[in-house]
Amino acid sequence: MSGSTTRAGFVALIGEPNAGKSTLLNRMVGAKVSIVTHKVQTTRARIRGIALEGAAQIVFVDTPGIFRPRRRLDRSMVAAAWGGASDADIILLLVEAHRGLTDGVQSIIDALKEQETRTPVALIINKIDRVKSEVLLALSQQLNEAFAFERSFMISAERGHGCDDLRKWLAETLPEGPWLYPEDQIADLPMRMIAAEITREKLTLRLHEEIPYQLTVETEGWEERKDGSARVDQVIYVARTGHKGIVLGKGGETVKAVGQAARAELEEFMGRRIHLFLQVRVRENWQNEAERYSEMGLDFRDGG
Ligand SMILES: Nc1nc2c(ncn2[C@@H]2O[C@H](COP(=O)(O)OP(=O)(O)OP(=O)(O)O)[C@@H](O)[C@H]2O)c(=O)[nH]1
Ligand SMILES: [Mg+2]
Repeated sequence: MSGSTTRAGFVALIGEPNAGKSTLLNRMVGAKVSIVTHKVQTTRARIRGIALEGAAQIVFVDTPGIFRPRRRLDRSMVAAAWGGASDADIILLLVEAHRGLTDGVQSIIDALKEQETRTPVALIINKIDRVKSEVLLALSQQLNEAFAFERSFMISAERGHGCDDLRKWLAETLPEGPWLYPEDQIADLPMRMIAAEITREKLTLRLHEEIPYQLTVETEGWEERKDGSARVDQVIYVARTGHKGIVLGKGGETVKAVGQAARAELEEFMGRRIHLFLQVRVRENWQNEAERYSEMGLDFRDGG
C-alpha cells in the first residue's frame, strides 16, 4: 500500500449474550475464528480476529456477553468483556433488532456512560433480517436518545447486510499507525485453544440445559506426526458424575459424534489431517480452579 498511510487498532464487540458478536467477528475476518451457537453465553474469553480493509488493519475483539453474573465463571467472563472494551480504540455495541432496548442493553449503556476512557461507541443493530424495516428507524432513534453513539449501523451479521459499510467506516476511523500483526494473520489465540473451542461448540450444540455451562474443554497434548498430520488430545471436564454419562452417551455415541464433528472442522481450519482423542473427566470444583481459567484465557482473580 505505497503512498497511503496505514491505520490499525482494536475494535471491541460488546453486547448481551447471543447478540451476534462472534458471528460478526467471523464475518469481518472471513473465517470462523470464534465459535457460534444459538445458546447464550457461548463465548467465554476475549478472542481476537484480524481483518484488512485497504490500508487499515482492524483487530476485532470478540467478548463474552454482558449479563448479571451469578457464578465465579460468569464474573470472570463479564470482567473479560469490560476489559476488552476498555482496551479498545472503538467499541461496537450490538443490539438485537427484534429485542430492542432491553433491560440488559440499558444496563450496558449505563455502564458505558460511566467509562472514564470515553472510547467512541458505535451502535450496531444486528439481525435486521428478523424484523420489518419500519421498526428499525424507531429503534435507532430510541437508542440514540439513550446514548450519544458516534454512528449507527443496521446489519445482519449472518447474511452480511451492512457489513461492508461498517468495515469501511472502521478502517477510516481507526488511528494512524503501523499494523499490529503480520499481514496474513487472521487470529490471535493459540491453536490448542481454537481446537478446544471447536470441541466445546460441538458439545454445546449437542447437550441440553445446564450441561454445556458446566463443562470446559482443554487441549492437553499436541503431537506433530511425520506424515504431516497431528494427534490432538483433549479433556472435557464436567462438574458432576452424572454429567459424564450424558456427555459419553449410550455406548459412547455422544462423545463419538462430538469428536467426529470437531475433527472435521479442525481439519478444515488447519488444512490437514488431525487425529482427535477426547477424554471425559469429572472435576467437581473445576470452576474454582485457577488453572482452568488460564487455559481458557480468563483471569481467575476477576471471578473472586
Ligand atoms: N437471524 C439472524 N441470526 C443471527 C444474526 N447474527 C447472529 N445470529 C444468530 O444468533 C445466535 C448467536 O450468535 P453468536 O454470534 O454466537 O452471538 P454472541 O453475541 O457471540 O453470543 P455469546 O457468545 O453467547 O455472548 C446464533 O444462532 C447466530 O446464528 C443475524 O444477523 N440474523
Ligand atoms: Mg460469542
